Amino acid sequence: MTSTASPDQLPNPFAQTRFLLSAARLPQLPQDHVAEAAFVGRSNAGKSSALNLICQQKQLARVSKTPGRTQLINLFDIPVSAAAATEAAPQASILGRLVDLPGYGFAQVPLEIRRNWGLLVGGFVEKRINLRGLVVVMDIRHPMTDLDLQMLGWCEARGLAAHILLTKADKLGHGAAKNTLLKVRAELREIDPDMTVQTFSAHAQTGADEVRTILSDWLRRPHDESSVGPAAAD
Ligand SMILES: Nc1nc2c(ncn2[C@@H]2O[C@H](COP(=O)(O)OP(=O)(O)O)[C@@H](O)[C@H]2O)c(=O)[nH]1
Ligand SMILES: [Mg+2]
Repeated sequence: MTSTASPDQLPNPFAQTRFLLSAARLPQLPQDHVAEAAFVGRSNAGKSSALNLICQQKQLARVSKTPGRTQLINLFDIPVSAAAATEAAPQASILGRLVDLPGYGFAQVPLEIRRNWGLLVGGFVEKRINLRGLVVVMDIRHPMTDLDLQMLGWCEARGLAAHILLTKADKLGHGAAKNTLLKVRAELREIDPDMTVQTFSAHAQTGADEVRTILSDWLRRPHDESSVGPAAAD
């Protein structure tokens, strides 16, 4: 490890985040107006580890060394802290939700499962009215795969905010990590100049404050019905 950055230290609004439910199909999702921020990425990219560090909980999302085949959308509620409740929405007990979408990118997965993944994740990203932004998690050593680009394309088509986490930054030297960051940032500018990117390491515990700030900002955004569905594609 060559990074000299110290672990993040701001107060964490996500520390009380708790599991709500798992959905295998879109109709099983709650029909309400709670703002959601979703995480997606290639299996093994470090999505569960990122969620756990962001929420400062060891086991909120399970971390595994073997790719799972269960395709579930996992939802987590973020309770409003006593301080935040008076400020923003005193009547609300939930600040928002974090959503863990099933991972992608394993060639040996049967076609049927890949098709189901497309319906589930594609349907969620394209149509979920609660959704305010998508965090696309990428291993810093293998960024911007075809499916990553497809994710960003879905966001762009809907006018949805997207933020990229380049995870496992501890696996690269500082200079190499910075080069990848700049390269991905330049590629993003071609897709949508509002999209953002950062480096992150669950192992070194760096980058969590930066993504927490983005998530907090998204979850405070009002819901915009006009941005949902194919009619809003341009
Ligand atoms: N070196 C390093 N390994 C990581 C990091 N984040 C996750 N991993 C490892 O990568 C593997 C997959 O992580 P996981 O969070 O389960 O990925 P997911 O499949 O995207 O949810 C596990 O062995 C983790 O320990 C990181 O920041 N640095
Ligand atoms: Mg995982």
